[in-house]
Amino acid sequence: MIDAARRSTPLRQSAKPNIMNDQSLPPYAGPSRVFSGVQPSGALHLGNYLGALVKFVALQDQMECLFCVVDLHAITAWQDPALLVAQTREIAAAYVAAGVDPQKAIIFPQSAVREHAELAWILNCVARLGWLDRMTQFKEKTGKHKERASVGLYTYPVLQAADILLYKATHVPVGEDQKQHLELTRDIAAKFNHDFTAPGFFPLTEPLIEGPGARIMSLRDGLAKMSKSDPSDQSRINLTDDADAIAGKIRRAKTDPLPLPETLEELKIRPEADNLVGLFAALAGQSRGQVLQNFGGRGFGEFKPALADLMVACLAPVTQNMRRLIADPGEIDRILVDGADRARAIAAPILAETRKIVGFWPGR
Ligand code: AQP
Repeated sequence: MIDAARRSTPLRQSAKPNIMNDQSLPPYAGPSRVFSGVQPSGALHLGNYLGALVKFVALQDQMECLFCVVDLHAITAWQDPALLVAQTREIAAAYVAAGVDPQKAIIFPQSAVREHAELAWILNCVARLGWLDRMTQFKEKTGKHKERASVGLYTYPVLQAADILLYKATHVPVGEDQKQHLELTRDIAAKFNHDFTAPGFFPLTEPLIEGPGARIMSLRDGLAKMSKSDPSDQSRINLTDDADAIAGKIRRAKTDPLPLPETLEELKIRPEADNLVGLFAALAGQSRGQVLQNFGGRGFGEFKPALADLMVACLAPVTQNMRRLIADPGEIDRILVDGADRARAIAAPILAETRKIVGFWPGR
């Protein structure tokens, strides 16, 4: 729950109004809009694909969508400047290869729309230190060495709130790891609306997390998230892996010695089996229960090849498209330039209004 400090007494901790539940505030009444992003911080993996990209494709026919390559986020950890542009183009290529249509959805690099950074600063002054201190992803990423982390990594979730609110996005498709950041975005929006007496100015954005692809785990450890930054390449399926690499990684994926469980209850207490069954379900468009109906009681020696075949069939067209697009950086750049122009056309008036609400000098 929000620990709202009012504008006139910014550090006061008592007499906190419960802003999130204040029914007297009119809600946001603008259009529905989707925003999401992926960092150009390394090769995309199956978790990014199932947790985010697959949802992007489904949403583009339902609402106006902005899909950003969040390079400002990427530099919160060291990125080789010689590689960052190529990595940015690669993420854009992955969006298109996965089925995002650049005529429908807006695809753009975050740093090309400067308004993101300005709104992030304003929202840094709205968010409270105590809120950021509770962010588990910062703690997980820095471990015992938080004093060595960049200040940017600490305020990362505020930049994420700015990305979303700059477009007054009402829906954000993400993996489960982003749930806490999305809750923070709602708290920041509510506090801004409250402190500046601008009810309904920013929406209270809904995360879109549901589905079996929301939390894909490492192939080496069923309790750790599949992640770009895991030092073991065997822990993840990269979108650029070919059929042999995929089959090899699934064959070597960690499992327990028992056959596949027959019930969802048993599946829940076997993390590695749960992950592989969840992967099958997400790729086949089934529920975990349906997968167990077919494979429950059978050995991993039978299940793993079926999973590898399904994975190759789903990913091969995406990988092929990605390779073709990466070979044509001119085409990707045209998509990004057009996307940046369209994104700025939405962002600029919203930032101008925000500046006015905050009380900045209107001369420029
Ligand atoms: N394992 C996952 N399962 C489901 N969804 C996932 N996402 C990431 N990992 C999984 C979703 O992918 C989108 C883009 O993520 P990102 O690259 O911007 O940030 P991240 O969450 O930090 O991704 P990584 O791969 O884990 O990178 P590192 O290792 O650098 O931290 C988001 O929607 C995310 O939820």
